[in-house]
Amino acid sequence: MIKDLAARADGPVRVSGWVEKVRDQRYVQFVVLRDESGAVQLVNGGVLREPDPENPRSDILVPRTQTISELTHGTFITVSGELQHNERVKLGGVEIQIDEIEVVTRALPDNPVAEDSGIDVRLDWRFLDLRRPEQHLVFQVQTTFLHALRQVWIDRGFIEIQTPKLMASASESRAELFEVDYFDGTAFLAQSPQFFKQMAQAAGFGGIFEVGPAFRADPSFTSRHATEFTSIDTELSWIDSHLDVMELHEELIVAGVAAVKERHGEEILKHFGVELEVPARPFPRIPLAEAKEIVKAEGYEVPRADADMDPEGERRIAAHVKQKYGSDFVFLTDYDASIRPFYHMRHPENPQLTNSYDLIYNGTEISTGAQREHRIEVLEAQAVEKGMDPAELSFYLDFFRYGVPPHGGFGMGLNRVLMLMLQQSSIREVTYLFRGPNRLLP
Ligand code: AMO
Repeated sequence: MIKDLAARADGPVRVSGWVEKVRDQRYVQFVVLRDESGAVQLVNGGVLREPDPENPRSDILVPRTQTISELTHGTFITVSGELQHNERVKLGGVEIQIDEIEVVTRALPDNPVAEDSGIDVRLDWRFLDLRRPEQHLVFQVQTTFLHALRQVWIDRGFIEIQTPKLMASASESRAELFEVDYFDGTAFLAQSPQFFKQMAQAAGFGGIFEVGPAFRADPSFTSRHATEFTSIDTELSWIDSHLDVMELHEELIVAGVAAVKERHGEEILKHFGVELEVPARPFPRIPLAEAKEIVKAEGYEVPRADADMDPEGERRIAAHVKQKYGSDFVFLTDYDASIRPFYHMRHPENPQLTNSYDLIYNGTEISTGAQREHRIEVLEAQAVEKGMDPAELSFYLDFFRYGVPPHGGFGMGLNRVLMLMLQQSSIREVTYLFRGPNRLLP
C-alpha cells in the first residue's frame, strides 16, 4: 500500500494505483499515483522525446515517455522502480524513479466528474465520485462507528438478528409503504424491523440488534429523506421504562463518537473542518411540550401544536440546548399518543402521553425510541383506536399472548447520523448509493 512506502528503506518497489495527475516536462515527467491508502510521486527522469543514436537505452526510454504522456486521469497502472526518500518531496517525503510501467486498465480521457460537479452528476458517476479521499473517509467513519456500537452490544450479550424485508403488512404506517408483486399476491417492503425485533423479546432473546435496510415510499426531496436507508435497531427486555432505553442509547452514541474521534478525528478536521466532540452523559432531556414552549419564547411557533417538532423547531431547540448545556444531542420526551404508533406504551399517570422519545443530533432527528406496550388487551385496544385491523396484525399480536417481558428499543438512521456527525448538507453525501423518488441508478 502506498501509505506504507515512507516507512520502507530505499530500494526496489512495485506499486499499483490510479493516475491522479501527470506533469509532463521537457526532461522529466512526474505522475501522482493514488491508491485507497494515499498518494505518491513517480518520477521518470532522463526523458527522451526522440530516439538518440548516442544512447543505447533510448529505444526503451522513448516508449515509456510516450506511455506516461498518454496517461489519463484515473488510469490504473502498476509501476516497478526505485524508492527514494527525499525531504523536498511534499507528498510523503518519498518518490519512486520509474523503471517499468504497465497500464492495467485505461480510463477514458473525458472524466465526467469535475471538482465543481453538482450532486446529481456526482451521483450518476458515483464510483468516480467515491474515489475522492473525503468520500473514503465517510465510509471509514461509518465502519468505525458501527464497529464501536457492535462492541457495546456484544459486551452486553446482545444477539444480532436479520429480519425479513419482505412483509405481508405495513410495519410503521400505511403511508410511505412500497408494494411489490409477490407471486399471486402483494408484499410490502419493510419500513422498520419493529415487529420482528419485538418478536425476539417474546422469543426470550433479551437484547438484540440489527443493522439493515429500511424502505419508505416518501416522495419528499429533503436533505434528510431517502426511500431506502440503513436502520440501526435495538430492543431489550426487562426495562422499567423508556429511560432504560435512553441510557443504552447514550452509551452507544458515546462509544461510537469516541471511537470515530480517536481513529479519524484529525482527518475529519482536515477534510470537513469539523472538530468532533464526544458528548457528555446524560444528554439533556426535554419534554416535547416544553421544547415547543422554549422555541416559542425564542420567537418561533411550531406550526401545529398537536404535531411533532418540525425541522425548524428541531434546529431551534438544538441551538438552545447547545447554548445552555453545550450538548450536540438532546432527547425530546413525552410525545403525545396521538402522534405516536399504537405499540408505544402510554404514561402510567397520563395516558395522553407515551413513554417515548426522539433523539436530536446537531439540530435534526436521528432516532425514535420507546417502551413498548406488552399487555395484549391494551395493545389491541390501542391498535383499534388507531384505526388498525387486529386481524391483519394477528401475527404480531400473537407474540403477546404467550408471555412477554417489558421491553423497549429504538431505531436510528445511520445515514442521518453520518450526515450530522460530518456536518454534511445532505444524506446523499454520506450514502453509498442514494435512493430517492427519482433515483434508482446506478
Ligand atoms: P422512525 O420512523 O422515527 O421510527 O425511524 C427511525 C429513524 O430512521 C431514520 N429515518 C430515515 N432516514 C432516512 N430517510 C428516511 N426516509 C427515514 N425515515 C426514518 C430517522 C429516524 O429517526 N420503529 C421505529 C423505531 C423504534 O421505535 O424502534 C421507527 O421506525 O433517523
